[in-house]
Amino acid sequence: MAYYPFADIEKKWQDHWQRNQTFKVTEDPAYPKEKRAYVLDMFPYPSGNGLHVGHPEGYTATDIYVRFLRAKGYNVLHPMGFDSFGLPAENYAIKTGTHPKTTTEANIATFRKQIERLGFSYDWSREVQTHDVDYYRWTQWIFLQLYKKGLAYEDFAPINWCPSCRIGLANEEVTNNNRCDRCDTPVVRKDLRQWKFKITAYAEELLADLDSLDWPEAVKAMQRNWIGKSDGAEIHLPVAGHPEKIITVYTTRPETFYGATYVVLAPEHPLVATITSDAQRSAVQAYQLEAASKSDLERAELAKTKSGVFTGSYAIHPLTKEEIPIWIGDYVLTSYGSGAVMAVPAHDQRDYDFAKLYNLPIKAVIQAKSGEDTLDKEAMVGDGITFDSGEWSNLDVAAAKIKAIEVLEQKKVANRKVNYKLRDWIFSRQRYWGEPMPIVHCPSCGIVPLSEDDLPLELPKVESYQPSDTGESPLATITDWVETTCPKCKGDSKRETNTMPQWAGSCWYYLRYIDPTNPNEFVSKDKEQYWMPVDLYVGGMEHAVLHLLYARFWHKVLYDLGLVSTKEPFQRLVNQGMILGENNEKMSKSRGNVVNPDDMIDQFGADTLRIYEMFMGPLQATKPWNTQGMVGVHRFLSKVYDYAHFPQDNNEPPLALQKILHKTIKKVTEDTQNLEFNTAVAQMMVFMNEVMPTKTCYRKLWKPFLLLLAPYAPHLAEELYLPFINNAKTLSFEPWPSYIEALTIDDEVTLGVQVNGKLRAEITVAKDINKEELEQRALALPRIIELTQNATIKKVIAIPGKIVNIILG
Ligand code: ANZ
Ligand code: ZN
Repeated sequence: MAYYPFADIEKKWQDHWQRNQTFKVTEDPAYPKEKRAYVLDMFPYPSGNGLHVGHPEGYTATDIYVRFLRAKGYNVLHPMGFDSFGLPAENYAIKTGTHPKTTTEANIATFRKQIERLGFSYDWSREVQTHDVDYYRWTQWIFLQLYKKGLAYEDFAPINWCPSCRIGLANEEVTNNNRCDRCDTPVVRKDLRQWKFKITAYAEELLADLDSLDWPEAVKAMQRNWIGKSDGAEIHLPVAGHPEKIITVYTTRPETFYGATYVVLAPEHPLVATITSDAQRSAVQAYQLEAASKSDLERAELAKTKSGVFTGSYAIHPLTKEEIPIWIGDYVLTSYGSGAVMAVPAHDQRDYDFAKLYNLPIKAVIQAKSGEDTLDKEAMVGDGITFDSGEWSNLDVAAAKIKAIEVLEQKKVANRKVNYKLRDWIFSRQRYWGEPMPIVHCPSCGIVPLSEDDLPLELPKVESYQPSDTGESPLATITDWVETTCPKCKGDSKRETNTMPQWAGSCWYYLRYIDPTNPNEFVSKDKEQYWMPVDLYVGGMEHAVLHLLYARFWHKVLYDLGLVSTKEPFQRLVNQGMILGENNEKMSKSRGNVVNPDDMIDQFGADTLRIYEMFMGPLQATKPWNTQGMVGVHRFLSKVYDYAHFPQDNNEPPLALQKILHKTIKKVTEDTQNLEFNTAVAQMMVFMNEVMPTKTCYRKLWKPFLLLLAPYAPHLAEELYLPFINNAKTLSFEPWPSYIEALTIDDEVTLGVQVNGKLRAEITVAKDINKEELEQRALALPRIIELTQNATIKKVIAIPGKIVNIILG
């Protein structure tokens, strides 16, 4: 095999594409809407570790698809940028004093260089960086639009607080056992003033519109789950002895109401203080204190054992007039429903565990259809028929639920209620390295937003990045930045010192790529309409909920404000699978199994890395790295290089080779369209194995083959395509090859040959062979001769294209 000079070839073409701005794209009106495509990658956070082999997986997939679309005559928008505000740069600054901007920009330069080495056809003129002031002024502008729409508000909310470091911690800085990542002190929850977005106002739309999206079902399911819609009732129960006090419980099972034997309030429930009896007061207060230190997750999902305390008071069941005890328990969360439940231990496992623990009565009201009774072991949570349930007795659960709500509403003790698990989004961080919020606090006017003309509100330089020990952002210590005048009354005021979370920049970057340098608008309407929505969005499954839900939320608000033209931003979503280490473990620095793409490119070339990452398996699958596989792919590309250097032949290639070409065109076209890149590569390998033995470079085969290869191995394909190029500067816009269907169909078929109905041999014959000839050929097979020589052949059933069956007498 000849030396395949990949390093020179790749460098040459990368320089060539850059010099000629080959992939720069404009909003050319000549392309009708259906011939425009917007293909987007999830942009990276430029960490100090550089690119990881997981990044090129998704980026290669989109690049192949984009290059394919260009050849198919599409105008394609394919941009790249950096999600460059973030915690690691700030923590590095705290440690070393290096400004996060310096670190971030150095990391971006490294990332960009690494990405460029892979030969991706991005339009780099559209690059955005979320920490760039010309970018974040528009992030601030969008914040103001949400604020003006009444969707941003101040509220107190807990943060993770390390009492030893005296700083707030992001979730990722809290270890699994709830300790500070830096000093191992147990983390507590501390209430701080925060900004929240009313994402709950969009819960129903965010849920309903999932149906219109071409997304993986698993991701849609995670979003549905996160939004967590449930349908039930709020039931109101008076407190005995406190006629003015009413406890409202939220239930999804109103049909079990006759089985409610006690009530549980969240420890923080506002009624607890008034209804607790003197005898119970100290126990209740001690319990409240203990519950305050736990997160919702620990209380609801991780808690294996239930706990609670009796308040000393009773609620009156509005139908039976019975008095049932009121407890507090931390498995009831303040933040969900009404922060109070009617406990039905017979039909809810949590209530059952609690009732068993504290010896509370268990009263069944649903009979399993099987007649089985397992209440001595566990709650009966399944379907069944109601009994002892007044007007909704003797019904199955679904019918009883409808009837119960009807009856309870009529008696005015309940109302139907839809609930969502989704909570408003805490949109502030007590950090420096993020977008400053365009908000001023004025002693006389209260919260005043900056005027749009005052944007950008620039992040000031600071000396120390250490968060203040009140839990506020480092910005709070920069007095001459904090102190300002009120935009309304011009009086002395203070700036908001919280910054936005990292999610902010990634909520709308796909819109800025469309019009990256517009100084007057976040995106021009015409350009937005030209490109949106994103036709294909590729990225990791880790963003299934937060990023993809937040971005959808912002987009819907922008849509309602008439600022964008589509209800949804990302029409189609594909999650690439994770690439594991050689040993099938997750790649990580600590395991020492991280593969660096730069090393792979140095050793084998970018084209090999691209194809290898696609050839590892289906794009969506999790798969282990195997450097030996790189060697195999490199050998394939070396063959391609060698074949181009065989003697050239302008004649018609032999029919068999024409057929393999047309089959290859068909397969690669279909597979590339369907993002099934591994099987497309396999077919190109088959093609090379068929043509190599001829030691002749048939130009009529070679030209179309190189065009098929081009999206996958663009550098090598460009280089070898030079003899065909006719003054063009690149093959990138050469039309995609077409195939003749007839040439893709095999004339030969392989049939089974049976003896007495049992498959004994196979035979490969022409598709249109006649009956007699098929019969003769089958009988002449050595294996069949063996089986029939001592027997009498009674009958031969030969059906061309299907089967041969020999019946022995
Ligand atoms: C009585 C009942 C009987 C319930 C039964 C369930 C089964 P989803 O479906 O997740 O919305 N619940 C209500 N508010 C709660 C809170 N703040 N903290 C913890 N649990 C709460 O769950 C709704 C059910 O969870 C409600 O229906 C309530 O228990 C409980 F056989 O009410 B159910
Ligand atoms: Zn004011």
